[in-house]
Amino acid sequence: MRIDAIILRELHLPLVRPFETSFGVTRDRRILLAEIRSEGLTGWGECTAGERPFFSAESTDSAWQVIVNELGPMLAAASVEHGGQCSRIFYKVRGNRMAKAALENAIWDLEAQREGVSLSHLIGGVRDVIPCGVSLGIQSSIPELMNAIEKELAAGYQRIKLKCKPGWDVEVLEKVRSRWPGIQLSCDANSAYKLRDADHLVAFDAFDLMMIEQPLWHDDFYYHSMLQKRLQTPICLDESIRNRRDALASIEMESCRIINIKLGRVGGFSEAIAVHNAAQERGIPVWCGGMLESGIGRSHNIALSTLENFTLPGDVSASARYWAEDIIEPAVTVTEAGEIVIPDTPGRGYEVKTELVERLTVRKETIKALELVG
Ligand code: OSB
Ligand code: MG
Repeated sequence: MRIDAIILRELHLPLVRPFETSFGVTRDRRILLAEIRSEGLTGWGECTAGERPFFSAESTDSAWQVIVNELGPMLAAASVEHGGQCSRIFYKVRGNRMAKAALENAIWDLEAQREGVSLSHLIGGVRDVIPCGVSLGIQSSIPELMNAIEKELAAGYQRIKLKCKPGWDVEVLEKVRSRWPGIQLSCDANSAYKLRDADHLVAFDAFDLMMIEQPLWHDDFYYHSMLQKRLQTPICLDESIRNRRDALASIEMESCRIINIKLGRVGGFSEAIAVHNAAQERGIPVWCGGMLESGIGRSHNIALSTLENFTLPGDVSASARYWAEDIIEPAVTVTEAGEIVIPDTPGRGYEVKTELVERLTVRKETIKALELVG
C-alpha cells in the first residue's frame, strides 16, 4: 500500500471519574492517535502510553518523539502491505513498543479495510461476542467501592477486578467476597508488593480470586515463580510480558498461570497474536487488558479479544465508563449479559468522529511520505 500521510495527534480527554492504581491517579488522558492515509483509505491507531512513565518506561511525550523522529519516517519510507511487516520495518528502534503499536495497528486497520473484512476476521478471530469485565480503581472508601461494584454487576459485567496495594487489599477483598460470594473476582497490584510480602499475599487465597495480577516487580519472572509456588491463587502477568519470548519464559518458569495481553505493551497485533498462540499451545488462558483507551484503542482491543484463547473476560468495557463522549460512533456498549457484540463491517467497525477529534486536538504533526523514485 502507498502511504500518503501519517498524521500524529495529541488529544486531551478528561475521564468521567479519576482512576487510581498503586502507582498513581489519572484524571485526564493525553491520548496519541496515529492516522494513516493510504490510497483513499484511513487507518487509525492509538498509543496507549500513560501521561507519566509509571506503568512502563514509555509516556505520551516519549512516544510522540519516537514516532515523529524515528518510526513515522521509517514507515513512510517503507513499502508495507501487511501489519505483520511493521516489526521488521521498526527493527532498529529498541523498545518503545507502545509507540510502535500505534502505527502497526493503524496498518492492520488499513489492511482490513482494503480486504473488505473486519479486523477481527483479518486476525483470525472466532467470536461474535466477547465476555467483559471491569477494572475498578482504588476508591476513597470501602462503601464507595461497594456501590461501584453493585452498579457494574447490575450492568451485567462478568468479572470484577479490583486495583489493590498495601493498605487496600485484604480487608477490601474480604468485604467484597462476603457480600458477593459467587462473582468472578480478581485483583491487580501493578507491582505494589515485594517477595517479603509473600505471607501477606498468601492470605489472598481465602477469597477465591480468579487471579492476582502482577503482584511483584514490573520486569520480573523469577520472583513471581517463587511466589506462585506459595499461592493457590493463579498469578497473572501483565507488565512483565513484553513479547512472545517473555510469555514462553514465564510459562516455562511457572511464574504465572494466566497472561494479560495488551496491544501497546507488546508492540501491536503481530506480537499480541504471537503471545496468544504461545500461551494457547501451552494451555495458558489469556485475556485482553486495557489502558484507559479512547474508542480507537478500544476497538482494537475488541478485535483482539475475538481470538480463540481469549477465554477469560477482559478489561474491555463500555465507552461511557470512561468518557462523556467517545471519539467513535457508535460508542462501545455492553449487553445485559456482559458482552460486546463484534461489528462485522470492514476495519475496526466503529467510525471516527473526525470533527470531535479535530476539536480535541492540542498538537498535530504530519509525517509525509518520502519522495518515491519513479
Ligand atoms: O494494569 O491493567 C492495568 C489502567 C492503566 C494502566 C494499567 C492498568 C489499567 C487498568 C484499567 O487496569 C483497564 C481499563 O479499564 O482500561
Ligand atoms: Mg494490570
